Amino acid sequence: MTVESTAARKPRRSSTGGGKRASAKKAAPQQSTEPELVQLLTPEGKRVKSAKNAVYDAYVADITSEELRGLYRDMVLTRRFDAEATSLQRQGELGLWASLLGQEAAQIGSGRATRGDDYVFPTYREHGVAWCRGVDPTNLLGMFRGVNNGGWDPNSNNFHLYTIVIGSQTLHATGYAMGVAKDGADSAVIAYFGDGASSQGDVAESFTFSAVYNAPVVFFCQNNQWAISEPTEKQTRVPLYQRAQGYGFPGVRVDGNDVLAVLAVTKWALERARTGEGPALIEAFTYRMGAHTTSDDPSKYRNDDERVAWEAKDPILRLRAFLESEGHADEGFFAELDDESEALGKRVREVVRAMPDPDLMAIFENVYADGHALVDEERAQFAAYQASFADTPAAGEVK
Ligand SMILES: Cc1ncc(C[n+]2csc(CCOP(=O)(O)OP(=O)(O)O)c2C)c(N)n1
Ligand SMILES: [Mg+2]
Repeated sequence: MTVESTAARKPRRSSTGGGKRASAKKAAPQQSTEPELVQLLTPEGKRVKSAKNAVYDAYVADITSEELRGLYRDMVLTRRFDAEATSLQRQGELGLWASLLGQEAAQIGSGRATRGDDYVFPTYREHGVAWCRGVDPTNLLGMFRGVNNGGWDPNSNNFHLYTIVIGSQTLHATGYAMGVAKDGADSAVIAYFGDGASSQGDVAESFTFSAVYNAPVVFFCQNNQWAISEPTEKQTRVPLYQRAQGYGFPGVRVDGNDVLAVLAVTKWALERARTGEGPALIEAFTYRMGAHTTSDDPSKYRNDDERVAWEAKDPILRLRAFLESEGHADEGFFAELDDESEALGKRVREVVRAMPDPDLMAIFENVYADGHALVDEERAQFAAYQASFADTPAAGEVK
């Protein structure tokens, strides 16, 4: 992974664009076309009603004040949890943390669009989706503390374990969705991945397979503009959502900081999948406000102006402005939520600090469903190594 200066973010000529050959601009005219963005709430919190959004608007037309407050609560509590996890890492309680700061609307909008019987395949950053699926947030922290290899039973909430090998979960999701279709079930599958993961062969293969087999899977790409230090310009020459067309299914770019639009577009895509219309790609256009992980320092490769510009599109402030101006929530609601946030932060701190260290032999469990000779051998070797410390007499000590 190279570190890029922001100056390098200007689109460059392609490798075929030198000398007398056509420039990249001529070769890829679609770059100059500003892509459509589905937006139902402006950054100022004003409701957008337009004919071109009508198909998506219908999915949130009947949304109640209570549901709107629920989306706000989800985003606020997820952000609070995330901030607590970042602090815990800084205090040495976690080895690493991948913050979702800025991506709350993309995750809560899509997560709340899923049904209990749908199946979700996340990356390592989907803390908001996990929240919507009912996974206790403290369960997400064990792996980041290094005390377990996952932390929850995927089948309890139809929420797969976090996947670090980027893009690989899109194949798992596609295979799972093909199984759902063979079972004749009417549920759908949703696979999360990032702009960087979109360059992985696994993602291309999952697009091909899902299209050809008409699998009920929604590909949800959070384009947060960065893959560690690599900008999106290094992943694609066309807007990501347009890639779907080449595979034969629809692609939609949605304002990923607009929770209402994300909810609507994801409901639309999941319903298509459930009713046998096959896959769809959603590109949620958003921004990673923080570092890639707590091990990263984005000031080395990106300009602060960019983050400041995205702050004005903050997903939580946008919904709050709407709730207040339309009378969906009063001061009492916001005050109660502040208290609830603080209580969540406190609970997370207490649970993490009390997490017991694991039995060292536990690392050999659950590698294979039915055991494996090589793992058995490694377990025996490790047990012998551990045992070698137990009875070693200290110098001069008589045992
Ligand atoms: C197959 C694979 N290659 C490389 C990595 C190292 N890696 C971890 S995260 C990451 C960038 C992912 O960026 P993106 O898909 O945009 O997701 P984001 O982190 O922005 O949410 C890379 C290259 C990895 N985990 N897996
Ligand atoms: Mg990214």
